[in-house]
Amino acid sequence: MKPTIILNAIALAAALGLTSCGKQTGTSQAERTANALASYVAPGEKDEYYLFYSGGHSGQVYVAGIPSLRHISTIPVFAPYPATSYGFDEESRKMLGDFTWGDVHHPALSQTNSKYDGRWLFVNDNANNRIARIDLRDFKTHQILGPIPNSIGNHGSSFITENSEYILCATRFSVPLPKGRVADPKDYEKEFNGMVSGIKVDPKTGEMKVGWQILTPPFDWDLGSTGKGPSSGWAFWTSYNTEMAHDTLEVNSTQKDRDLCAIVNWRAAEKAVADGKAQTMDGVPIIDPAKVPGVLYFVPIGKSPHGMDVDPTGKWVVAGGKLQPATTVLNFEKVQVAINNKTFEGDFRGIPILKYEAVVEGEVPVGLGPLHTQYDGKGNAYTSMFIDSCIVKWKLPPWTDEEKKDLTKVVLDKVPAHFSTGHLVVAGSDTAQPYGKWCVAMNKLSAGRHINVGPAQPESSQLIDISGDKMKMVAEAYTEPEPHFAQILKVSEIQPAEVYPKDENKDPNAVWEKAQSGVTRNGNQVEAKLMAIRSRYNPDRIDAQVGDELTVHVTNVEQTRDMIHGFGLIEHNINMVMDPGETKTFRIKLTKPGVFPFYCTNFCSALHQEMQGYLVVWEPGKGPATGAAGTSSAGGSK
Ligand code: K7E
Ligand code: CUA
Repeated sequence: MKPTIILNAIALAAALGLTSCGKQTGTSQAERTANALASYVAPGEKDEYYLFYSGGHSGQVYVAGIPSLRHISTIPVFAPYPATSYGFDEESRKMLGDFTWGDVHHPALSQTNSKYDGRWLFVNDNANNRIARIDLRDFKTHQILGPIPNSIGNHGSSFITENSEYILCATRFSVPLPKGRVADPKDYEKEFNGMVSGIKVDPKTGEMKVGWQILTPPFDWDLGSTGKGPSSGWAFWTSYNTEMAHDTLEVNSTQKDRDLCAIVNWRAAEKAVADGKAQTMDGVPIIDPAKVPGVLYFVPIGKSPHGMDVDPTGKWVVAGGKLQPATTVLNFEKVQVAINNKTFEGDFRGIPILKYEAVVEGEVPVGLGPLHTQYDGKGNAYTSMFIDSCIVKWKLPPWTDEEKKDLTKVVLDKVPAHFSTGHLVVAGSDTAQPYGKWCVAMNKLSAGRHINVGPAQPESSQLIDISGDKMKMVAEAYTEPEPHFAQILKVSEIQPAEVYPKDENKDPNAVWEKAQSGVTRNGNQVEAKLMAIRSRYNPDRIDAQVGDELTVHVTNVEQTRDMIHGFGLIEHNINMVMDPGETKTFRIKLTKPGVFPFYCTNFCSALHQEMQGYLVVWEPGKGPATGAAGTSSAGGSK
């Protein structure tokens, strides 16, 4: 290591204030043993919880087990993933469209009555304004909605309502609308707008469609969450850049001591649309909140706040100050009183601004760089501290008079994290009944936490036991880049399928017996229907010609757990992987003559290596006149 790098590391450590939260726990032999046992899941045993964490600009969602923190599975969402052939077969390629990456930030498990119902996991794509739905029956992405019209930078998303009626989203960026219209960024205040979107979720199928939108001033909406209990039907977002700067945001967007956060009555928005109070832009009903009172309110919160998290009772809404060493606690009951009594401190473009003192319960001095807050359902809050690099545990209201006078008294505990914690997640925090017990700190930097693998320092997450009065850091693990938010679900609450039952396969090109399989030609269209079974393809030869368009459907006819087959085609950038009972399809234009082996890419048996065949691409006009000839020579499979 060069001396300058060491110096930089030390400077970084100093800048991050790594010692500010006290000494790292778990250093004595007894503590080490206890911590190791707390997170130990012996071979053959299983984890108690799933951790679904977003993979940021890797575009994927990762599944780890808790308490082991072992990486268990990758769920490809916005980027191709050859291991499961996501983005290679026709169906998933179509779903990805023109994009091969996304920026995943906030996963949300579907809920019924503010409790996880184990059906779906929704995630947002900040980069290309999309939302995806993963089905927890098979842990696969089944829908990608978007790019959402009139929406740019889908970061304040995906926040699910208490009965999964909507995924609510807010824009990080503002642009001239509708999309495609051009205006000079110098005219930002006048010409640019942001948007809050209500994405409607079909209660039976989970299918999403854009429901309605609310036009907003060009603030940069940041993080949000949805209400429950007393705040049922409401949603909350922080913002930065209330200054409406369009350049050098680092300076120009941090001028004001308080930024205007949004309080949205989504049920009122839904009703306004039903009552015909919306105008249509790019096919979406849009509400102008200045003309439809009661849909949108602002509340000032310091300073460039980031997370805005509703507690399990739905009464307290906590915003992390980012540039202010405190979290701000809003009292939703006071919010309602202020709205009813019109206790406003003015308005912004016709949107009422609630009087700060009337709705705020207190500012809790948690430390430097508070970002996100989670809850254990026992009256405690846990806030991630980006600058202090730690997790702070503090007590939610109601507070005693003595505590109110000095809110340092409600700060209960701090545990150091390494380094610069972004999100944190407490098991079940966003439901009405958190599981509590575990908290995971998802760190932005990890400077030196892992064995050296070059300049890109691997990310890390840390497992914290929050079951006692004092938090205990018990384990640490590598985390796929780049982690943002996560959801924790009890394993016992879902029962994912282990095979796709044959009678559920509705693919018209599925083949289950030798007699149904084969190769046919229609003009220059060659279509092959293959059966994959241990350890062969039937047929295992496909004849075609240069210039043909080749379509191949492969059905894995197995009905045995974990019996997966692949189909890799040499030098054609094709790999498909079929789970038991699944049919997949690819389509390519054949451009070069030759004999191209195809083979099973997924280990399936002792004779997996023998599972292979040939695509014979003849010169135009040569070879067997129809693909049927290929079928006959496939008789080699016994
Ligand atoms: Cu804090 Cu995109 Cu949720 Cu990341 S955001 S840390
Ligand atoms: Cu089939 Cu390997």
